[in-house]
Amino acid sequence: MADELILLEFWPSPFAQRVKIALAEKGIDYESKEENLLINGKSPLLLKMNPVNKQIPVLIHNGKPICESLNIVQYIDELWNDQSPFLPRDPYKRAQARFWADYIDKKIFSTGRKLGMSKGETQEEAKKELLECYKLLEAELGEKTYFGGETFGFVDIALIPFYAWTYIYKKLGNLNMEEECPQIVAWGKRCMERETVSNTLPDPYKLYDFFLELAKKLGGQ
Ligand code: GS8
Repeated sequence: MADELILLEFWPSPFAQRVKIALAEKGIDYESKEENLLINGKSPLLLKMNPVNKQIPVLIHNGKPICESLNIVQYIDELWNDQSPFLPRDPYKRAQARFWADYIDKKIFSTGRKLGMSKGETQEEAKKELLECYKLLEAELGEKTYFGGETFGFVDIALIPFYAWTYIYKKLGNLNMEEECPQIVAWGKRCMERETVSNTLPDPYKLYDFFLELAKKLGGQ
């Protein structure tokens, strides 16, 4: 019997985009169920499948849920273990890849959101912090094609959704990534040459509009 795969997602979510890219990279078909968190709230299915965090993305594999985007990406990598794994086989390189993916997880979303949604001194602080993070990532990338070397891998999947935020950083936070982190931008463009990425990432202008809508909603609370 074929595997049944359902992805609970929401189009602007960088976390859901990681899972979609991972599935596309492995060539796996799945059914997408869009949770419109902004308008409809959370479905009973989401609450049942992720009762702990109540967040998307959730991958439901033959009825069993897997939660947390990086955990899901690793699950996909372990299950559909082909000739080009996302995580390197060498234990030290694996540990390093997990370290950077965790760093991205802890820093990039929250600081980017703060940059786009705050003003004045708080915004300046967020800009400084975000830039420091990207500079560190840029140093880690160095001259490599991808974070793991020649193959698109775990750290690339963790970070690439935020490439679609470049316009938000510029418009709302006055942070020009092309000028400040040209190697990260060049890496983003390289990743966008992969259909798995370009077919998944949202249009930056649409994402920007969504971000404004979200900021308005949160500001009004
Ligand atoms: C984060 C998921 C998340 O923030 C992961 O999967 O990596 N660490 C998790 N999901 C958001 C949508 S994207 O901003 C979400 O589901 N929010 C609803 C909520 O928190 O109530």
